[in-house]
Amino acid sequence: MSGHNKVLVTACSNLALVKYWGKAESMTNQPATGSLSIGLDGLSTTTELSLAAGSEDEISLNTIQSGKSIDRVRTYLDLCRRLYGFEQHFRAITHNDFPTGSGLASSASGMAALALAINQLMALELSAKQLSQLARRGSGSAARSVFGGFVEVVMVADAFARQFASAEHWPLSVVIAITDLAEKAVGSGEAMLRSATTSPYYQGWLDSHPDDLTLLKQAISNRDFELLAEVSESNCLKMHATIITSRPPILYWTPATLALIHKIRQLRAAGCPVFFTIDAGPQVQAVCLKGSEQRLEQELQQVPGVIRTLRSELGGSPHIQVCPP
Ligand code: 2P0
Repeated sequence: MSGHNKVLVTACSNLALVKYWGKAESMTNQPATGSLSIGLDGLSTTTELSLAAGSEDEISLNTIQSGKSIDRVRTYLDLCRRLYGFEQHFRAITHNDFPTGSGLASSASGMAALALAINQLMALELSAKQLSQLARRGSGSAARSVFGGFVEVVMVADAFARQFASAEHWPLSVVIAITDLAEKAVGSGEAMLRSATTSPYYQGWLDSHPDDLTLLKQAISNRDFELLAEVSESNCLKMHATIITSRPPILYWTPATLALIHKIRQLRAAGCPVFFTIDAGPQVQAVCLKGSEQRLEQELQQVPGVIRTLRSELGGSPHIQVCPP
């Protein structure tokens, strides 16, 4: 039975510094690796969820009502009905305040917002751990968007996320350089499968992953920026090495992606506390210590091929608003 007429949930995107890439089990979306991310306060999804009048889900995403991303939401709602034994259909109206489907983890904020909204609307009373498991079933990275700050995915049989440290522990800033706004040609799920089944480097990725997580946690606990930069860049390049060496190969980078990598390394060598990371797409995320973001953004805007930049602080705790019956 629904506890509310309508709920409004805002969840934020997140940026993995040690990344999830590969599935141990695709049916349940169980990841093959752990991961650790920072919540991005400036990139959010807002979902308004209520019960539909008829016997079909009514879904809109940024005013679009059909297509692959809508089908994915429909499938997820079917899964929720199966898991929790209710039959109601929903009206879900979703808006992203940042580019969708182009390597900025819109599925993370989107699926987290939906999981939180269903829990609230249907009065499921799930714990934070259960909510992250439910969000993970929609998208691996979404498990982390249930929390703000530094968030890790714990690798147990039914993997779940939990906060590793609060945003206040170490206030970092992120400048995102957009180099291509087109939807990516190969989605993350398909690309992960291709990496896992064809890249000769995939096993090395899996084998070296636990050490990366250990070092990253050490860097965060000690606020050791040099170590944070070294581990994050290395883990990102290892993930892309498995992607690039898939057969047929997948190359998410544009010439500007590579130019940004060089630029960020030059800036760090010149004393700017910054490092790069790149998700499954052509955009480059530059993570810096607070205070450097303004100069960094100006520098990255000068790199040829950069369309525009976005800025975010570390944060990203979800926000839930309910309209009582
Ligand atoms: C991550 N990414 O840890 C990694 C790094 C992209 C690169 O998780 O198939 O949309 O829905 O579980 O979460 C993007 O993939 O994949 C992702 P599914 P998801 O953030």
